[in-house]
Amino acid sequence: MTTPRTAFITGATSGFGAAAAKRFVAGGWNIVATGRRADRLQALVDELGADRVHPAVFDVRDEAAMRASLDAIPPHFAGIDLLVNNAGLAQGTLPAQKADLTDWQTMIDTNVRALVVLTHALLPTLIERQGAIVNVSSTAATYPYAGGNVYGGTKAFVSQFSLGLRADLHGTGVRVTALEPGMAETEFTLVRTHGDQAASDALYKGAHPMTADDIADTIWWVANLPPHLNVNRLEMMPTRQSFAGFQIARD
Ligand code: NDP
Ligand code: 8X3
Repeated sequence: MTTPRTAFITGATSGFGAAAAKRFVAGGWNIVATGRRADRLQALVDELGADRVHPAVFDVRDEAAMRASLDAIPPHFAGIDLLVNNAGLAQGTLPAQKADLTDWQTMIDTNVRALVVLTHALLPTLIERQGAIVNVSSTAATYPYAGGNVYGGTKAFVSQFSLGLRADLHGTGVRVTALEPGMAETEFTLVRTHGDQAASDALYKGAHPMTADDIADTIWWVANLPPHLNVNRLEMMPTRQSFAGFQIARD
């Protein structure tokens, strides 16, 4: 029997991360599942098994808590073959001149700073095991929209950082992918609007958005490609979403 591989999935309490956790365990992998909501991680353990899921409860913005959590990973889960940097969020949709600075700082600390710290901490293991990194970016990395200001900036960082990692990891066998989804229905909009369920429902209504399982299946596909293949960046959207034109302010 082959030893199961292990995926470290951040933001596994909801949306893409929770779906990926289930997808990878169904595919025979073990997972380290992270998030702040301990009850949801415990539910994953209860559903998938304590031998398959190690719950790691911490706020990714808290570097000391993150490092303590890494130090506490049991040996059974310590050989990380895949890092899925998924935890992240948007906060607010206001134009820059009206935006809340705290929202901006939260996005930078979560989507950029924490992702960098965690990646740096796990790189030695990933190199040793010739593993892989999937960084969850966004179409917002490439296509700006009003109110996307700092969120788009953080995701542009994630995509470019991923390409830079590819260059640095040249020859190590470690694969790196920036996954850039468009609209997918998760708790993303609920979080972005600070809890406005009606706004979230209105955004997705009739749009046939992607699902968390669509993204989980894509992460699974990327991670299980033959070792000689690397998907550098992968942009995906629901069929009902596409591009709009430039805006023009007139006299
Ligand atoms: P969800 O809100 O459903 O899930 C976000 C996850 O991130 C949760 O598990 C949450 O865990 C975790 N998270 C957020 N902040 C922190 C924190 N400070 N510390 C620890 N964990 C944190 O959204 P999605 O599944 O949609 O989002 C996942 C990723 O996908 C994000 O990076 C998002 O930017 C990106 N994305 C989403 C798209 C969409 O349309 N849904 C499209 C493109 C990209 P907890 O709250 O328990 O801590
Ligand atoms: C989430 C997609 O279009 O809301 O990253 O920025 S979008």
